[in-house]
Amino acid sequence: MGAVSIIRLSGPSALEIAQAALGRGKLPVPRYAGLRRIRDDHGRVIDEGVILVFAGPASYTGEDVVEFTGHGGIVVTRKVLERFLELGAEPAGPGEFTQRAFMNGRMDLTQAEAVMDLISAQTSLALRSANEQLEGTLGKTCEGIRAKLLGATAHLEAYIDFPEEDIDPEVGEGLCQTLEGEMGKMRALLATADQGRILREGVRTVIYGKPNVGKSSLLNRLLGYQRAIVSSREGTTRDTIEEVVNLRGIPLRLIDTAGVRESDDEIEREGIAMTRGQVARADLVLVVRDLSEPKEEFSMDLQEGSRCLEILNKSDQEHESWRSHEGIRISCESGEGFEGLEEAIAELLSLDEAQWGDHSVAVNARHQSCLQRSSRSLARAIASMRSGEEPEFTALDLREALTAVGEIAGVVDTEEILGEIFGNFCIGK
Ligand SMILES: Nc1nc2c(ncn2[C@@H]2O[C@H](COP(=O)(O)OP(=O)(O)OP(=O)(O)O)[C@@H](O)[C@H]2O)c(=O)[nH]1
Ligand SMILES: [Mg+2]
Repeated sequence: MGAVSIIRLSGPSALEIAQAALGRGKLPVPRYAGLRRIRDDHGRVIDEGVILVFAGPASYTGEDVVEFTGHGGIVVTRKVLERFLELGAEPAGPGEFTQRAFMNGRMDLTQAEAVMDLISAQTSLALRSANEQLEGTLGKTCEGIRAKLLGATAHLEAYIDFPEEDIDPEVGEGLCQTLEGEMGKMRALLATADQGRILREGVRTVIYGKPNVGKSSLLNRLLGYQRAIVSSREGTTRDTIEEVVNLRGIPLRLIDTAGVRESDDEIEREGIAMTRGQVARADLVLVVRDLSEPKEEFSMDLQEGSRCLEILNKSDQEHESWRSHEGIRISCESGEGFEGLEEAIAELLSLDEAQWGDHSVAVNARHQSCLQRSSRSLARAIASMRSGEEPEFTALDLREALTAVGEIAGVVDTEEILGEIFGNFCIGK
């Protein structure tokens, strides 16, 4: 149940179907709201609500679109929907409206993807990045690269058509430099891939440590509510628990884990194995230690390059053996030290809105893979040109580079990737 429900019709028969559902009522003029009744085929009222018409091509999909906003009950909404289906409409697939918008040239593929990013944005930074992409910044950059590569390819192919002429070395060098310039742009985009993944999926942050040190208490504190069970018994947490918090605009995907120790309990051992798996995939590991217990040596083997922060919990009951040990002291009991903890995490990840603001478009995994393929082919093309190989080989590599970069915005044939992209959308978007 909701306050209102919106049912959308798009396509060449949208107006006709909507008109038929109104009976003798008339559809309002495009872009003017009208209060109307939807009727069944005996003329009985199913629902009353607001109808809006958007005449194609000036609509979201580029086709004629009708939106009916009715009462948000389950039965009433289903009845209105059934009425439209009865009159010839077909249920939309996931993301089909946006897919049609793409097909009709209302947006490129990066913009269509940005619609989904916008809906699923969990922080203000993620939202800003999605909006930037929705405006077409990424698509335009990629189109710019493609246009340059296309120019170079045409140039080169002209020589292939006239084999009696050799490429003037000066022209060849000029072409190489152009291509290197475009390569630089692709590298710059590729460098945003980590940022893109973090904005879309969050920083995978694993809370790690021995049993009873306060890992679940830390999760609860950061979330602001009692998500995980906390108890003084060792081995309380067995499954991993995942929740997202917003740290200065960056989503942190916090993962509470089972405390690590030698255990005879089969279920606990399973949990500990899961903990190790989580640590292996982490962007950031928060190692929690217990200040209320005498200090012991503690080491963990971390993947190289993974970020790690030691957190000393239970500062309210600090044992004297810890006195000279420096570190971030917090108390999940009293809430002390959390400012410093946030500060330390932000610093470790260099996560400042200011720092992230400069390059606000960040590529996703699909763009990354296209850019990687394209820049590999481009590197081959440049190398073969420099070594004076037959222009046919260079042209072949350039063609590959062109296709791969064209897939990003969807200007080349992308039939098979469409299903993958729009399959992730919700129905009705
Ligand atoms: N005094 C004090 N006690 C704390 C603090 N944080 C947690 N505790 C207590 O420590 C005990 C263990 O806390 P948990 O959060 O369940 O510890 P855990 O690391 O998740 O333990 P496992 O799930 O068993 O691995 C509980 O009794 C908490 O109330 C703290 O800052 N100060
Ligand atoms: Mg726990």
